[in-house]
Amino acid sequence: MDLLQDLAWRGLIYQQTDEESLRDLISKEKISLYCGTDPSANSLHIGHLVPFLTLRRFQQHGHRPIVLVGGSTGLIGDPSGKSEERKLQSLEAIQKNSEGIQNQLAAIFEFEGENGAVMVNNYDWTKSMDVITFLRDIGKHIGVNYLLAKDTISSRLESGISFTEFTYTILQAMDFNHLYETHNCKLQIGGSDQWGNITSGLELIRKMQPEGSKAFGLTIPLVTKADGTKFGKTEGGAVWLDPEKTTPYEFYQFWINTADADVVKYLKYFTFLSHEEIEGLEKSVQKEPHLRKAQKGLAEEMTRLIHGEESLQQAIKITEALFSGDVRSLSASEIEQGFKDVPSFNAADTDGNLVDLLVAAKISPSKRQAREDITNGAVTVNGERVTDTSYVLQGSDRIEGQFTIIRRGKKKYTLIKY
Ligand code: 485
Repeated sequence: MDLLQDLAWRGLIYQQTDEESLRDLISKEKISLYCGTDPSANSLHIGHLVPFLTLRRFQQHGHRPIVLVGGSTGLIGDPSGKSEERKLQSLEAIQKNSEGIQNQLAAIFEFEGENGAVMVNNYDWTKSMDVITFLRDIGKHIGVNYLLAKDTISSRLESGISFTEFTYTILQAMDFNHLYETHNCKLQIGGSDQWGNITSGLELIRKMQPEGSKAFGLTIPLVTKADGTKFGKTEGGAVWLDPEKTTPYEFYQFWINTADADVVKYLKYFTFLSHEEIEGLEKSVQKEPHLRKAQKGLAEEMTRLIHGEESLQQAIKITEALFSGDVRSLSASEIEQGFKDVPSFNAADTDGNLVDLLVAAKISPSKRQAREDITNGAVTVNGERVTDTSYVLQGSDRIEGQFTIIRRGKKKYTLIKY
């Protein structure tokens, strides 16, 4: 099975400009290809991953990936898929975001060796271009009719689109042409919403490069969910790659919670597991879905890829501790991750009497109920049941001096902070 067949098997191909010639080209030579992203936020989210992981699949087959961060295009704003004009961001914000995103992308690729990845920022070749050069050398090759026929532009003619956003696709086209010239870059890949921008690049290459020059475009489907809701969102919003925004434990939980109807598709899209491994997990979904082997495999692969082995082991440990109730084994930093969304109470000013604390922290509604909860055995302190209503919390109940975990009933956790 060749690379393009593997991509097709994984469901990663949405549109291609010339499948046969691309297959022919990459079977004969190792090429350079690119995928870009605009630094509109200070972190990528999991929606960005599939195209970049596809870029890495090309690298695994010996091709050279060029990873582009849009320091200039980020200042303009891609109208693709947007029904409204975007708000401009400051140069400082875009530059700061670029740094963070470059670091995240760097972790996904191999930079050493014969086909080591190249990281570029389009600000470098766009910032000093003057308007006369832009209009004479570039603009002259792109017809207004051609632009008006692009979905991303025609769909905005009624609601309105500024000249700034109208021009965006030309900037992305310049990038492809520039990378073709400087890196012999023959292929651009991106999500399905990038088709218009990718083909603009091919148009510019056709006009500006010597006759016989040929480049290609390939797009990847948007990730969807079987139940029709939007992929990659949780109650807390997007699932980010930045561990400050989405902790590795939350990240792991996101993938563990994948529906049976989606999990095989995501294993194909997101992981580097072999066909045999994925088919084995697919059988497990059919025969023994309660074991959730496929979800565990997916969560492990993804957490290891983005956050590393140590964070993965922590996420598994937190998950198991919360499941069994044995939270005593957790460190303060693991508690912070695992109990991020649990109610918390600052106990600095209380005297540690458990009944008083249960009431003050609103764990039990009244003192009477608190005593009853304790005598009924419904209250645990750091996973251990306390049945003595006169219990006073001690220094040894503070995990690393910072936290006590109180549970009432089966699931209701409260984090006491000092
Ligand atoms: O030369 C380029 C300059 C900018 C871009 C690409 C090549 C970025 C592109 N216009 C864009 O806006 N991409 C989106 C982004 O950055 O958030 C998303 C796409 C998605 C997928 C992802 O980037 O909406 O389909 O391509 C990687």
